[in-house]
Amino acid sequence: MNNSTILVIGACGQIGSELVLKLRNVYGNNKVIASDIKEGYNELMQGGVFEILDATYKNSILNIIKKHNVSEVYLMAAMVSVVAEKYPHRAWDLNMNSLMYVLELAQEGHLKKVFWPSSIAVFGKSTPTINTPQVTISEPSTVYGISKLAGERWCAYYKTKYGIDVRSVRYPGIISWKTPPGGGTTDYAVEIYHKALEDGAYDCFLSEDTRLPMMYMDDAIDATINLMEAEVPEDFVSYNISAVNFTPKEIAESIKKHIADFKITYTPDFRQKIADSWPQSIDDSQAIKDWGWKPKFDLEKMTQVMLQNLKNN
Ligand code: AKB
Repeated sequence: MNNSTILVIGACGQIGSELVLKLRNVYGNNKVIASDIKEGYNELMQGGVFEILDATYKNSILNIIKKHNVSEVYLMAAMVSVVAEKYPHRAWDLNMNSLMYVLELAQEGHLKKVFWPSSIAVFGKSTPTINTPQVTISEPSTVYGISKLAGERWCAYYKTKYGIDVRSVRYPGIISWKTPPGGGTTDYAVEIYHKALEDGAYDCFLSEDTRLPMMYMDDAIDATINLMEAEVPEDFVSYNISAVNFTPKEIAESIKKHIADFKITYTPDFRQKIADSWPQSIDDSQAIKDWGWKPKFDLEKMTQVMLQNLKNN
């Protein structure tokens, strides 16, 4: 059982907000400090301590670590693919500086363990797109992907040179009914469920046959916590994880099983180019071997849970 006090940085984001709730559920409300640059929704604010934190200031992170006796950090603050293309320097600043500060704080002895999310965006056009291996060519073309690849290398550097316990997974597109995504290329796979219920129709910004790796939020959260709990070998910082992969046409077909007259149209925009540079499917055999990774949600189960919950809420 984990007795550390945990700090989640970027607690109001898509993954951060659900991660905080699950961590509080597992380790206790008083063991998990949520933080973000601005306040989040009620459940997050009322369930335990919340701190305003700008992760681009090292001293601000340190003050909160000291104030709450924190020994573990989940650094979820980041600008993802589409929004990072709009603000390249700000994205680089946030994505890299926050990581460097947390790694330095670990090296200075303030932290025992760090989780830092990477992404399938580390891969690029020259990467094998089907069953993308754990170790392969990685030439990302987006600001976000470049920052994630650089971040992976920094994590590996701190791990090898200073023995820092830093762990990471390469998230695919994450799908949830509770929290909206924050400006990514895979966001269509959340929007489509909302639009299916609201309008019975969706105009997709990717072409009908664009296949991308995706994952239901519960699986992503389980992967994160299970990896942090596991005994893992030294060799890897960022693990490939995989759950489902589908095209816009296939997700539309699965929605039609519940909403027969649902209509999808396709108007690919600049995001198509980003999607075309990413893998279609991921080889996660290393994560399966090293820490027993296993997803629970396939496309049909995810569609059922998404539509049901969006309808009820
Ligand atoms: C994005 O679309 O930018 C993210 C990601 C794949 O990391 N969801």
